[in-house]
Amino acid sequence: MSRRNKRLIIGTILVIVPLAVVFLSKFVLQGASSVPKLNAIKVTTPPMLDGDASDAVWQTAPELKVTINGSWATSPVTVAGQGGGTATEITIPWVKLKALYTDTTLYVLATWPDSDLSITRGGGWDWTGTAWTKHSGQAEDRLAFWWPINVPKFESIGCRAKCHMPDAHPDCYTAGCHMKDNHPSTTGLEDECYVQTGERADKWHMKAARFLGVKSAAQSGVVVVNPTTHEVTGGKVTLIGYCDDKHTTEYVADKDGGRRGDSGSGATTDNRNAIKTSPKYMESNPDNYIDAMILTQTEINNGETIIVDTTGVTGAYAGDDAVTSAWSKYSSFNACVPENILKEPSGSRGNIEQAATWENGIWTSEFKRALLTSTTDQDVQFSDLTKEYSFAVAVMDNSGGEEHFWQKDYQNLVFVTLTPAARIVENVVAYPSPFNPKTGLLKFANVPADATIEIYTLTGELVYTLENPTSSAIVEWDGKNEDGKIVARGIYIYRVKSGGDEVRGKFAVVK
Ligand SMILES: [Ca+2]
Ligand SMILES: [Ca+2]
Ligand SMILES: [Ca+2]
Ligand SMILES: [Ca+2]
Repeated sequence: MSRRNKRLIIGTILVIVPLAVVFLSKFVLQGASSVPKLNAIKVTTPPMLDGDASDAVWQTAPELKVTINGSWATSPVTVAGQGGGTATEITIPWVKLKALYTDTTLYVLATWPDSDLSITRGGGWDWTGTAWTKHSGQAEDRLAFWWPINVPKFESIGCRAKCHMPDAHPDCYTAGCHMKDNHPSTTGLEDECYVQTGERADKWHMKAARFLGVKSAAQSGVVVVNPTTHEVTGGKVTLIGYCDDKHTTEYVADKDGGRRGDSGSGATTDNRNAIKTSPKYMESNPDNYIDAMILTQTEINNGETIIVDTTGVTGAYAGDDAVTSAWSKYSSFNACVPENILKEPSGSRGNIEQAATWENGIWTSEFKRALLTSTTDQDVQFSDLTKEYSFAVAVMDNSGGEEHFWQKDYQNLVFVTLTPAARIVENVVAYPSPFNPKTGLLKFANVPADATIEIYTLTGELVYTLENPTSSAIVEWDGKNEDGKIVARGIYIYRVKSGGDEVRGKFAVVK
């Protein structure tokens, strides 16, 4: 590049940057509502629930990146029987969300970083050759969505999805709206998520070691496993089953405060004898790590297991030699015998199907729930698709202790609806960003019927104007300017006008 060209470019930047700042600041001052939106797109073909987000329909949905800004671990508070964590920093900084819906069903996609797959939950059994030893410490990856059903304070002070943590919003103590206030725990752990009398919240609680692997558990090739903790640090594991469907009630004096399983039965029974010194079953010849780590009632019924302890079990002890032989397979995979037997949940407890993949440090999880359920005091009802539904997210990376991360604010689920009256300009969203005009279209969702969309460069040059003559809630742009040419890569600004209102935002073009 010649010196003259360099000077020209630098000179241009010096002119453009101040212009862009002036132009952008005008937009920022007129920003949209401060509550972030998760826009659910209506589809006729639902995604396949398999823990793989490559479905074409997921590519059509805008993404909301939730910032995780709260954290807590058992250390320095050590809880008897639950080990002690060390992480007080935020090691899971974000959760990315997408949503789709059909006439009957909501689908949510969540992805988040997590360096290890943890599915030993509260323990798991190791065979010494003559006896069983049990691990201690919570080790189970989890994620939770918390949906207020009727919790009036939720939208004014926000919430913790797993909202029984020590740094709960100060107003939660003084307002007495929800969460812990005057129920100190003798152990030092405030495990008391609850709401006020008559209030209810819905809680969707992913549990990697329990509800998630009920239907199937598979790994792709070899996975890298820590032989001591039995956690996976490399490879790919897919679990298909359920998300534990719970709800939050007023405080009840027990260890779970106001956290309750929905009516029906859960997805686990204990794999241990009455005095907690041995598992009842183990697989005689597990295929691989994840087959060893996930034990289902179906596998027991199919004769894939041997009896390790006869407590409550019909049949005879397989004997130390048989156990040692079976254990050699577990040991070769760095697996342990799990502490739970998985089964199909029933009733309202089983309302949420889930499929998730952990691959080299990233969880990708699909959730599926009917828009309406029959237990209206236990589940949020998506009965009015013109309404916005607030919720918050938390992630638990329990890995030998309690390690919890959550957002201190919340967002609203918005159904991109075909009812024109429900579309307001502040809910317009542009996606995907970055947008590649060579491979797809830029979409504007929630567009009011009379809206005009103008697209500008950063310096304020009008590139294209879109009208909305079809009254469609989604307006598409092919990335071409008024001359029919694909625009240059870079940052662009859109301005949507409807009636006297307008909203502005940014997107990136890549090629
Ligand atoms: Ca983990
Ligand atoms: Ca198995
Ligand atoms: Ca339910
Ligand atoms: Ca529920």
